Amino acid sequence: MKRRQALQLAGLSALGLAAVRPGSADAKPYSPPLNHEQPTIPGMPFNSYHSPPLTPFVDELPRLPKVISPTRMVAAGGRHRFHRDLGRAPSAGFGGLSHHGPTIETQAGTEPQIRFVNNLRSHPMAIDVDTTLHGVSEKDRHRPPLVIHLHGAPNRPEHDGFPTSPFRLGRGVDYRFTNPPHACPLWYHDHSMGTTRLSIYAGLSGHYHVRDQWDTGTRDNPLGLPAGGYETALIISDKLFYPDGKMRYDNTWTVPTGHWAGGLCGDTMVVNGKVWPRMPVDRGLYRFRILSASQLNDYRLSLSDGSTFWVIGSDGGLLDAPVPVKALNVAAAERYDILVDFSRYRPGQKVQLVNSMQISMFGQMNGALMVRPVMRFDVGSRTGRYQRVPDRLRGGRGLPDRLPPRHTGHDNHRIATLNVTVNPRNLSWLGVLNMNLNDLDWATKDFEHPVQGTTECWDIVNSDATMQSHSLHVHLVQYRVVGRWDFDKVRYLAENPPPVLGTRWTPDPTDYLTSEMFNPAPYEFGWKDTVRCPPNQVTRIMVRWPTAAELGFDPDAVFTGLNNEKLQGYVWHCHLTNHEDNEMMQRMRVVAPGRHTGFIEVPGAGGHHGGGHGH
Ligand SMILES: [Cu+2]
Repeated sequence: MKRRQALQLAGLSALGLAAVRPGSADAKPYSPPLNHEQPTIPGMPFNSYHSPPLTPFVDELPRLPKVISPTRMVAAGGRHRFHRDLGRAPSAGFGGLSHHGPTIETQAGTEPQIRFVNNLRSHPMAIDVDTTLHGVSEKDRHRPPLVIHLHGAPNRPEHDGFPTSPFRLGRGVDYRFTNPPHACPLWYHDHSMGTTRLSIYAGLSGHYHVRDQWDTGTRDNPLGLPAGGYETALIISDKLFYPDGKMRYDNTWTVPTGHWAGGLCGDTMVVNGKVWPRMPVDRGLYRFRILSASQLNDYRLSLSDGSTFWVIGSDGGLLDAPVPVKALNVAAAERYDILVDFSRYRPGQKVQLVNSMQISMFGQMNGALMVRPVMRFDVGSRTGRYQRVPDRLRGGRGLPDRLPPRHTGHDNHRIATLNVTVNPRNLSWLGVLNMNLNDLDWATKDFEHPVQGTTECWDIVNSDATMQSHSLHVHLVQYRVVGRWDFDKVRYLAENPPPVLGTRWTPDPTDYLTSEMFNPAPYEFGWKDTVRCPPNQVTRIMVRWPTAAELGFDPDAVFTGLNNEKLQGYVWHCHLTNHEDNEMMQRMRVVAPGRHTGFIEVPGAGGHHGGGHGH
């Protein structure tokens, strides 16, 4: 918007002639509560390893290249330099990049077919492969498995990336994805059983942006959103490095290298493959499309000068109107779309994107500290092309329909618990600990069977005896976050002692709630496929399971996996990748109404596997 127009609008407002901003763009900015539930542990006896000292803001932010409707994507190892002062180190990426993959741009409602090729000759994190975890073998070190999951899309089951059905070196697989009917920020990543954390850490992730008639990604888009060079995709993760620049995955000497250690906490922030990068910006509005590829940590993002910014969308697409915020909580695998206005700064001014999320107690026990800087914006003298935050994004002439209500009636109610337990079958280093859902492991036959066409209310109880926040992802669907309660976890655990792993444990938390239900953050009001489940809280989501007719395929069809095994269904899991790699993932079947909902034994669907072979 030109200065003259801005003055005109200001004049109209002053005269009260036009409510030029009916949306919430100018409302009081929201600030999520600090996660006071995480105490700071003083003087922990343990200590973590540290990256070599690195000067922040010396490397320019790499722009992830965009590819429009690609038909082929090769995953390969490369050598990547994460910082000016670090050497090149083994890494992995897609589409010729040495770390991460290009941003795939594609159209809503289409079914893109992309051939993914595994050209990974060794795993960049080979020494960190833990062969005691479910589904992991020695082979995974030198012939890494690859399974592509398009996160957030209603994929056919055989194209959803079933974790136990990987392909290896030299093989290509044609994935036929199902794009949602509207614009949204999805992402693609490796989903191999037991090694997902290491593959995502190594770089095997990329943005997948679905476009539609409104969110076109072009300069003339009807929403007035920044486009072209003013729209930037960010992949944020915390990382640890050896002095020579290699990525490090063993956080602490208390757990030896190559053993599952519960979760990595880095001491640097890496954005698009660079440690603490800087980005030159014009004085105007920018759209940042944020993806957290974090392993364990949640981030609480804000601008270092406390300025307001706006959240315009979440995992499954646009919100009704921009939500002004002072801070934004982002859990692992969540995506948020934000607008930042740099026109308020003087030329030459520098402002940082910072993190203020206290490290979880588990991370602190490994000696980890909060990493504050994320990246820096260096404001130039040029005026940017976009100056005005849109009033609304949905519900109006020339705009998509408003979001449906979050509160709806439901046909079925489920309780899911998030736990840390002893796994007598895996004598791994950390005192045989593992993470799980409902006290059941991956191989359980007692998994969920939601019925197509029904709406379900899920109460997700974070009953984890530690203070860890979890990040819950359900495949196939986008859902809504209804609200959260505080609950008395200590009494819940004491009065309902969990049995050993393998017996369903989902006590009703109703009698243990200690607060009224409170709303999620206003930026969580939209469509979500991943939800933050804070410690000592019950998180309620509302899920509608689509029918085969709506999907255009049977989500419960038995299909042949990549290694000729018979498979069925989808998965749901914690997206703290350390957790999904150690039992915090289960199968699920979305069954037709009236069909037998008991377990149907499908050979090869669960249990241990050695993986297929390349041919
Ligand atoms: Cu978890």
